[in-house]
Amino acid sequence: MRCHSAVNCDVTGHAGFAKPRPGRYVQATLVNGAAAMILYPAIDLKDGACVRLYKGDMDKATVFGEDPAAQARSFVDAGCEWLHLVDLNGAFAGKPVNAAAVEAILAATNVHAQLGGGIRDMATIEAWLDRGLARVILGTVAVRDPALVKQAAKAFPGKVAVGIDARDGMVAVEGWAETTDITATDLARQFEDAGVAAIIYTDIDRDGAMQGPNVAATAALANAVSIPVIASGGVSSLDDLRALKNSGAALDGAISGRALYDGKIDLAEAVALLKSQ
Ligand code: AMZ
Repeated sequence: MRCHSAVNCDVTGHAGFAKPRPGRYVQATLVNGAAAMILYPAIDLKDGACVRLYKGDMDKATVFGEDPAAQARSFVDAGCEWLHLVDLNGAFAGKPVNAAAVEAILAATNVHAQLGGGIRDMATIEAWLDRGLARVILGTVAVRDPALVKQAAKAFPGKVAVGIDARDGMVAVEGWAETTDITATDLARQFEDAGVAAIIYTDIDRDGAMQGPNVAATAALANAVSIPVIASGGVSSLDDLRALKNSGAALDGAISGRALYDGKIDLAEAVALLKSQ
């Protein structure tokens, strides 16, 4: 496994994500242009298949393939260094549902993979990391039980990310079926100094809508905390990726789903664009 230039790596070769404080980081990178970022191709799993939803609605799923491992391999062949996996049924059920598909992906690929959806307790976190995931993503439990997230981040440095999915700035949980009264920024701030590897910030109204990411909200969140932020939702062109890269915040990466499946973004080009400085 290779180390990525946007992050620090520990001896295992896994990303450590020890990002300096935003101010210093932005200043340092602006001298030579925007910092390198990681492109995370998304594989969302519903009933064992690769799908994309429209704004998180399970009834508005487009099925892109029945073989998640083959899909993962094709992303890896195109040059991605990470995979972003979501167990959609798991996010609704509160426990892993598409574990067989995830395991098939892990067996078929040799890049880092992060997984969210239904990971709600320490035993599940540990089990997934044992099975070779580089990082687990905790969403609902970050709202319901932030102490568990902090405990996990301490136990598994660099391997615990928080998924913050927001609708009009307010955090949504349980497969986005429920909107809470906590803002994305307030939730993110709870994990400052907890050793969380990254925050994956999704703007729900952009997700699967192909209307561009919420650059301003993503940059504002990234500038409000020192935790590395990965942008998600709405990326539909290379220009969208350029906008995130030049957002004025040091983002660690961007997730792309539907645009890759629709052929609107060429994965190799996107990886190269985000890597360039
Ligand atoms: O699209 C959805 N309805 C959806 C989705 N993509 N609901 C949840 N999720 C993802 C989150 C995060 O990665 O973006 O599931 C994860 C959170 O799951 P949980 O079970 O921890 O809340």
